[in-house]
Amino acid sequence: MCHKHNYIDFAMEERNTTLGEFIIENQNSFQYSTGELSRIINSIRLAAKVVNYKVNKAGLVDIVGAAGEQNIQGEDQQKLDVFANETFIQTLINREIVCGIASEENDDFITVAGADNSHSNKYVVLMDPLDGSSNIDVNVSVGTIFSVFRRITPVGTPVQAEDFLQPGINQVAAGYVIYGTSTMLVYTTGHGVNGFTLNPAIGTFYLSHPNMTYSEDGKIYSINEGNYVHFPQGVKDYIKYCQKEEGDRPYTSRYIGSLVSDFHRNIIKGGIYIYPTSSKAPKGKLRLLYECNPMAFLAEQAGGKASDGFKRIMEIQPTELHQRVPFFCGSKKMVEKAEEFMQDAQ
Ligand code: P6P
Repeated sequence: MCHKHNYIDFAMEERNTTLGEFIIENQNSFQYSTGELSRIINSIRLAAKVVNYKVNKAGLVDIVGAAGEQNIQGEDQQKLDVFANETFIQTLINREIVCGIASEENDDFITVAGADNSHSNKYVVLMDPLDGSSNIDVNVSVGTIFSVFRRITPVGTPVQAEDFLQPGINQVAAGYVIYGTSTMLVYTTGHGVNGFTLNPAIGTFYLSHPNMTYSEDGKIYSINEGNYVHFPQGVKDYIKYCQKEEGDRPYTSRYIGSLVSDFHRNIIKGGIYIYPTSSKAPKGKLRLLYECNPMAFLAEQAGGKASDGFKRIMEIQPTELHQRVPFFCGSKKMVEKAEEFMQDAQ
């Protein structure tokens, strides 16, 4: 019987599109479809499988726990952070598809000249290689977040800071990998959001969540209420609104402490994620370039909204690689209601 069951599983999956097939089928919808963008997504797919293997073995091999270093954020680097960072960087460099890489784990961006030292590649990738890594030791889902831009300085010259400091509206692709009860790759190239689930037995991602979209409204709010006393008044007022017995409220509070996990649940079930300013994080905690911009691109492509409480995240002109911004992201009507409270409390 068991054999019969497995046969049905494979038969069903064989009907589903694989990530590789999806990339080829949608190649022509990519802007500037020269194949490089497809190769970037393929490269991320490969690195995600390698990191997934290590993340799922974290409890078994000596790879859990701090690597003894601190990153530019002053956060203890977990060994898996370092491994994930090196895996994504090397996979991208070895395939000659990007001219530069920026990472949460690296103080400055990496220039990728290419084997012929021609600086001829046209894309830059920005990433948080393992977001939420403080959750690794307690077996909570973590994720990789990536954002892709075309360079704006001349091809053939070394990549410059302005190639990375572009507003989010210029992104050509963005996505995340969530290493959870199942491992998924969710991404957009500006034509909707699609989710692919990894079958670890055969190392293949299958299209499991086509055309992911937020419900226009929702009943889940995600925020670290432990910081309540330090929040701006508008956020305090919105939290009290969510908790009030009225109409379809009180809402449900769900906060995993892993942005990718909270975002993924909210895009599937509807909801809002907020990381506001506080006395501990006067500019917010999340980084604009490789956390907020890619998640904002996905949110908008899924019919949701992403702002800093007042203005659209993707229209913010970045000024530095690791800058932080407040982040309100999720179902459109929930973000708009939170923005109303922020406006009224001005
Ligand atoms: P706090 C993880 O460090 C992270 O960047 C996000 O993934 C997560 O949502 C947030 O910080 C958690 O921060 O201050 O609530 O523990």
